[in-house]
Amino acid sequence: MKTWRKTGVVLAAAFMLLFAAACGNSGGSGSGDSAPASTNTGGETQGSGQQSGDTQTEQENSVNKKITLGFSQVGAESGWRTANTKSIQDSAKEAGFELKFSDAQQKQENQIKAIRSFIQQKVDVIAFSPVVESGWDTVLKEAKDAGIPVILTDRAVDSKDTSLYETFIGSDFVEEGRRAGQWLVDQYKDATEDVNIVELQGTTGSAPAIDRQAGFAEVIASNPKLKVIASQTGDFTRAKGKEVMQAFLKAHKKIDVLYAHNDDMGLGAIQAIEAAGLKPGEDIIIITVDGVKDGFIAASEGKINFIVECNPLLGPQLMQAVQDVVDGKEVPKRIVTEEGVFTSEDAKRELPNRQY
Ligand code: GYE
Repeated sequence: MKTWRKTGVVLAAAFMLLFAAACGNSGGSGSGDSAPASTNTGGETQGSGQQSGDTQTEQENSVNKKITLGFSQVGAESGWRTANTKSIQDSAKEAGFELKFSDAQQKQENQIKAIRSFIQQKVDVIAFSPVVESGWDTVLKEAKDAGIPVILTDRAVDSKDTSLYETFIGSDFVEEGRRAGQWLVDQYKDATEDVNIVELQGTTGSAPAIDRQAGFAEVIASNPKLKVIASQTGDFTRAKGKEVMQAFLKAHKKIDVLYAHNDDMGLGAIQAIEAAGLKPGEDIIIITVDGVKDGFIAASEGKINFIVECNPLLGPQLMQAVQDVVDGKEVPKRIVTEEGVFTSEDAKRELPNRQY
């Protein structure tokens, strides 16, 4: 159980390389000043697209016409989401787009309403981060019939008809789950006793919850000593993470490892673990996904042992895709974000450079 510390040093060098790659690709979100996460940013309505018969003016109009992007966000459930929202708002501003931003408060019905309203408003492009994977075909067909292209960011849909959207920009969540699992397999390769793992899942039915669970399960299956003894949703929030961890601690005498599908649930769980008189990171080994600043702080204090990075700074890539779609350029059907992994030691070193 103590061997995880040693391998951290060796892994650190490799992870530094991955981190450099991830940073190089994230593009940054611009100014770095902290604009409040508000709804309906960029509300000015310029360039209404009225065209005159004059060809010169028509060309100018089409060049200057401000692109309107309707974006339906999942909610404000986590530090990751806050950084993602800011990245999208900043990059839309930088690109000179009018952004109609709608917060769905983690409810699919709100997202469907927002998309229908974007269709009615005849926005140029609709982008959204689907809270869950299923149930989108009808509304996506409505957008298609209205001739409005749709871009998926962050989370995927399970629609069979991939012509319903232009591209999907986001992380490979199965791979993230595998990275979490691989680290654990390495730590416990000499285990002689059962290693009891509890899992805090993300929002039920969401792509990251489904995939992070699947990738992790696939890899830990190589060692039968690694046993997931309880797995429950904490809805990606701190409050739920704490609540569910409290219940896990009550129900199970011996918990060796916590795998939380995001930092926020892990941070909530840490509160529950400390309240129970246990030491997070020592009595219970903790693995999380995301790599937001608060996660990094906990990792640098040794309370989180391993973080799999998930990059929220999708704004620049999204705006580029929006521009390309409007310009009629070909966009790849899948754009994968590059990411790294961090031990406590890495986190200590990288904390000052963390952007979100
Ligand atoms: O990991 C979590 C957030 O969809 C990748 O959603 C995103 C996830 C992220 O609430 O913190």
